[in-house]
Amino acid sequence: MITLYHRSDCPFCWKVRIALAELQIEYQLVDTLLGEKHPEVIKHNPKGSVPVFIDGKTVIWESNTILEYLEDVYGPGKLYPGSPAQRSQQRLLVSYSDTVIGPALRDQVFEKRSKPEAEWDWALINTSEQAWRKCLEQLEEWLGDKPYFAEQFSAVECALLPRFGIAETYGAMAYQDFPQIARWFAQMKQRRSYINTYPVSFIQSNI
Ligand SMILES: N[C@@H](CCC(=O)N[C@@H](CS)C(=O)NCC(=O)O)C(=O)O
Repeated sequence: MITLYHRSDCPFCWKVRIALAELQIEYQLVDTLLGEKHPEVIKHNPKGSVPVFIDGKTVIWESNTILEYLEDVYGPGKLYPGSPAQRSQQRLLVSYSDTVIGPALRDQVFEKRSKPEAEWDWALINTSEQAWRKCLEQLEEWLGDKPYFAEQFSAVECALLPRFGIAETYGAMAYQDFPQIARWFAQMKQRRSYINTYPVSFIQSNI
């Protein structure tokens, strides 16, 4: 049985949960909390971060390496479909999600998550909004009128959807200026793998 050490609202963990759900793989989840150093996570991961994925003797502690493993072992062509050239573009978008979109959203998420509204630093939030807007402009162009970023649902959606879910939860800019992205996200939000992996903490804060 696969075990995933995760935090419900961590975008890297959510990415892996969506991939596991898409491939219909059974697994057990071990919850960790914000700021917690879970002893099993420290034992298995020299970086101490989540997700940590364990499949028998295989231990993986980088979300993209987990997705590559799932693709290789459980679903060739399902997470990274198509030719080597197409797969290279999917990997680039996954990396863009981690290294550009994540940092763009980070400041407003951290501000809003850690402080009461009266103490929010609006200069930080506004700069983050501008960076997020630039990401949306870029994504709108890449998506065009296609249903997915690649030829089918892929690792790209696994990586992007958590970022959009987090942006929505923390009230980042809505998508009226980005009709293709608005259409794509409205469609993706109905997907079982998104709904069934949605962070418990977001559901609780929305009640
Ligand atoms: N590159 C890693 C990033 C994982 C990561 O940054 N996880 C955060 C939670 S969103 C974490 O565990 N932070 C706590 C820590 O690093 O101690 C991956 O893709 O798995």
